[in-house]
Amino acid sequence: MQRGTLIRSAFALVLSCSTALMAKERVVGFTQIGAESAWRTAETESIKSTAKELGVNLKFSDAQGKQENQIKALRSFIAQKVDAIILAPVVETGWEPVLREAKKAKIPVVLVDRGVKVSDESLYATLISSDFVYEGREAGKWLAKRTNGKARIVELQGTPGAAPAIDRKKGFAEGIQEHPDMKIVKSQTGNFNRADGKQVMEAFLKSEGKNIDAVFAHNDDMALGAIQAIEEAGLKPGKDILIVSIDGVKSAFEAMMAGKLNSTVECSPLLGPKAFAAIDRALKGETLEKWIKQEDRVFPQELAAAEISSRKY
Ligand code: GYE
Repeated sequence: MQRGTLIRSAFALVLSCSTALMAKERVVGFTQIGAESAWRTAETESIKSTAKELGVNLKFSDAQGKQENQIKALRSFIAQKVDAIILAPVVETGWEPVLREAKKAKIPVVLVDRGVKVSDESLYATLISSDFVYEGREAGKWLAKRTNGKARIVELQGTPGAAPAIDRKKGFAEGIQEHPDMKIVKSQTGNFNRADGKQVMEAFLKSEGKNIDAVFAHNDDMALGAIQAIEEAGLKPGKDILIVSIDGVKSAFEAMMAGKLNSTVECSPLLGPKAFAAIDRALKGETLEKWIKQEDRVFPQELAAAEISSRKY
């Protein structure tokens, strides 16, 4: 190597090292709801792994299902002067004061997976989520078709006050509204988890006996719990009682292949890349669209075998 070339490459090396040292590490706080479902574990994983790939310092906080813990985490992120915040809000209401504090500190807040109700939309940068009303409506339409518009239905609702619970209930009611012989005979929360889904289904089976034709579960985990309860009651899930749910997690596809679940509506939890892309834009001063929508589709059990290997969560 010639002397001039050598000096030039040494200079380039020093320059690139010092630029790397000068670039400030980005710090992002993420307050997650908890770990109630396979869906949520997949979402946590997506956000953590994207942060790692991008070299972002992620401060992760698990709220164990409690809004008060999320509010505490948000205040601590603000005090630490993080660059941005990702919030997966457990319920829709009660966020306004703390979001104002974040806005005052000029920290953009990106909502993932669930929305909030606030009087001023400028309190958050954007919401990245699926259309839960659509998901519920698709579930209802699928069931109407499968039962020729006649079914006694029990509903396992998600966490009270959570956007996906409110909107999936609304969407499902819309999906079956043209069918007077489709009736929701019981509806109760199973808090989006398998154990509660099983327990509530046991109670439904006790009070309704064999008069249940179908289950609509607001997520797959509760459907999987209901499947257990139905089997323990000596009935065949997927045959004696039809089951439709939402999320599209791997174990739902396995249950469909085993003939125990009849249909699931996909809801992607792989929101990490979109969340950090949104943060990037917000920190550049861009005004984002208020809703970055995930597109989902219905997977009836006939498609399960062909689709299972390409499922990513
Ligand atoms: O469907 C459920 C989870 O907020 C969209 O929360 C999410 C929901 C998801 O626990 O499994």
